[in-house]
Amino acid sequence: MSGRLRARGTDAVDKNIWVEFTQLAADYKAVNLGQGFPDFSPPKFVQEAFCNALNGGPLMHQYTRAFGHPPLVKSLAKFFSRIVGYEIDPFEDVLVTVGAYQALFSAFQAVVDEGDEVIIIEPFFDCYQPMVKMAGGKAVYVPLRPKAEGGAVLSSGDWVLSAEELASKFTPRTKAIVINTPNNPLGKVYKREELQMIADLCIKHDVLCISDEVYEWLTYDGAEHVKIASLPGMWERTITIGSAGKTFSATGWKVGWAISSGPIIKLLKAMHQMSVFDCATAAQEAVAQGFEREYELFGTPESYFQQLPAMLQHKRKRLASCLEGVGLQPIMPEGGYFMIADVSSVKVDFNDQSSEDEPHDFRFVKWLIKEKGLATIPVSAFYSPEHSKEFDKYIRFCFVKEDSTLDAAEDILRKFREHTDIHVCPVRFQDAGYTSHCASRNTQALKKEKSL
Ligand code: IK2
Repeated sequence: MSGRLRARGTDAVDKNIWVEFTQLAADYKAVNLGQGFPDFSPPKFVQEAFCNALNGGPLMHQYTRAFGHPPLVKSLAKFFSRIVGYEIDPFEDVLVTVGAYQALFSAFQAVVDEGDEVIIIEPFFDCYQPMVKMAGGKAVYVPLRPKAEGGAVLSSGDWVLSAEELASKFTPRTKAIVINTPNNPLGKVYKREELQMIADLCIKHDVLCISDEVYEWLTYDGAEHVKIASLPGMWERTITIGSAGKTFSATGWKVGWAISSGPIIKLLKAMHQMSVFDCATAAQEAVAQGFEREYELFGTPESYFQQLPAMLQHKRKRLASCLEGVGLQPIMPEGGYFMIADVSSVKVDFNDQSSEDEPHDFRFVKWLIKEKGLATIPVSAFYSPEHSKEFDKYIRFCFVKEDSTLDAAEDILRKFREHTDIHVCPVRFQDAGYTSHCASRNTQALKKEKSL
C-alpha cells in the first residue's frame, strides 16, 4: 500500500511554521509573541451573545444553513454593502466558512485549475502558496521592497511594489492575484493608488483578485483601509475574505467569510459543500449579533472596531520603542497586529550545529526561544524560496497581547541587550514620544555606562 498512499495534493505540504514554532514555544514555556492571537478575551457583548445562543433553544445546537447561518449572512451583507457601495445579496454573494483559512482554501480550489498561474505578493501569509499548488496551479511571486526615500526605512509604508515588475508577471495563464491588506507579517496598508494600479492590471488581463482583509479594522495613524472590491470594475472580479476571529478577538471560534459576486460565490459554495458543508451554528449567531451591534455603533467611540485599534496603537508604539531600545530595528506597521524587526545587528553564537543549513532568521528565532524564552516567528517563512534569502534578517513580533505579556517580553529583551553584542542605532520611535520601560531602562543603562 505504501507506494500508492500519497496523493498528488499532499506534495505541496511540507513543514508548517505554526505547528513547529507553536510547539517549540510550548516546550520551552516561552513568552509567546509568536502566533497571531490575542491572549485576552473577546469583548463582553460577543461573549454574551455566544452564551445567549447556547441557551437559545434546541435549534442553536443543530445544523444551520450550509452556506451561512441566515442571521449572519444578512448581517454581513448589510454591514459590507455600506462599505463597498454595492447592494450585497446575503444568500447569493456571501459564504460563511471555518475561519478565513477555509475561505482561502475554497477560493483557490474553486477558481484555480491545472496550469493556472496565481500571482502572490511577498511577504505573504504562508498558506497561499501550498493552497495554490494543491489546486494544481503555479505560484508566481513579486516582492514588496523596502525603499528609503532620503533616509532610513521606518514604516511598512516604505515597502512598495514595482508597477513594472508586477505588470511583467501577468501572462495569458494568470488566473488570479492574491493581496493581503493590512498585510501579515509586514503591516502594510495598501494605498488607494497602489490598489488602483493592481485593479487596472486585473481588468486589463481579465484576472481575479483574492483579497485577504482579515485585519481590516486594525489601522493606525490615520492609515485608511480600502477594499479593492469597491474600486470601479472590481466587485465582479474580487473575492474578499474576512475573519470574525480577527474582528472580534476570538480566533478559536473559527468563523470567516468570502464575499463576491453570486456566480463566483457559487463556485466556492461547491467546494464548501463537498468539504465542510456547515459551520458551527452558535458561533455564527454570536458573530451576527456582534455585527448588528457594530452596524449601529459604526464610527462612534463605543464601536469595538474603534476601540481595538486604539488599544493596539499603544501596544504597537510600546513594542517599537522597546525593540529599538535594545538595538533591533523595527518597521512600524500601519496596520494589523504584527511588527517585523531587523536583527542583523545582533551577533549571536548559535552553538547549534544541527541547524546550520537553516535560514538565519529560523536559527535566530529558535535560539531566542530556547536560550532566552521568547517566541517570535521568522519572516523568511513568508517568502518564496527564490526571495527568502534576501529577507532572512527579519523576525516577527505579535503585539495583540496583555500588557503583562509585553512586560515579560520587555524584561527578556532588556536582559538580552545587557548580555549581547548589539550595535544600538539612533533611537527613532522613542523620539516620537513612545517611551517604554525597556527603552528607558536601556537608556539609563547606556547613561550609566557612559558615566563610568
Ligand atoms: N489570513 C491572514 C492574513 C491571517 O493572518 C490569518 C490568521 N493568521 O494568524 C496566524 C499568524 O499569522 O500568526 C488567516 C488568514 C486565517 O484566519 P482565520 O483564523 O480566520 O482562519
